[in-house]
Amino acid sequence: MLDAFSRTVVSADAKTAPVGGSELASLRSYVQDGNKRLDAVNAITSNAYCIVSDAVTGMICENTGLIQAGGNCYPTRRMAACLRDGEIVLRYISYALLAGDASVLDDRCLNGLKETYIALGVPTQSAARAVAIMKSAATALIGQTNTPASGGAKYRKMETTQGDCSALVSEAGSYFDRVIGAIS
Ligand SMILES: CCC1=C(C)/C(=C/C2=NC(=C\c3[nH]c(/C=C4\NC(=O)[C@H](C)[C@H]4CC)c(C)c3CCC(=O)O)/C(CCC(=O)O)=C2C)NC1=O
Repeated sequence: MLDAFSRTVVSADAKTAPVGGSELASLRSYVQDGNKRLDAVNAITSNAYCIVSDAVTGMICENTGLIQAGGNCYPTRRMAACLRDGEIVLRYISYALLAGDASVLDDRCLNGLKETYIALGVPTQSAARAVAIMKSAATALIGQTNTPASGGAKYRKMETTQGDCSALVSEAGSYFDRVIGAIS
């Protein structure tokens, strides 16, 4: 598993080059924006239950066959496995966001996942849809663009210092896209 720092060292070493210029500039912004990053991780982890259950519910509403006999969220054992998988994926995304590097997500979660899903008959298109809904919710919470209309009774705005979080929103979004890419 790598993070923003170890990634810089590994790639500089591969080129037998010193760490300099643009690498140092990007580490500087990683350090400078450290508190924003921690807030972004908190926006995901402290709303994980809501993000996961809402995404799996949305996926099922769009495809109710999933909870009927023969569907992959039927019976409750499979429904539980599906919710658990959503939670696992979101947890590894939160680790990647904390580290500023996708390797923990790749190595410990996505490696072999598509093959596992195909072997078990888990519909990867539906799984990708659930991840896409998690992306919408998580990025709205990080960027504070969620609205009472989309949040309904569970509407919540994170209490953080106001500032520009667009880089973290797109970085977090890229980890969700990575999951979708890996299972599609
Ligand atoms: C460390 C990382 C890690 C991951 C990622 C992981 C995934 C994972 N998901 C599994 C099953 C499963 N995953 C799902 C998920 C779904 N079904 C649907 O219809 C939806 C599309 C989707 C939820 C969004 C289901 C239903 C099963 C059980 C399938 C079965 O046993 O028939 C299994 C098979 C073993 C088990 O049932 O526990 C693994 C290994 N396990 C891990 O340890």
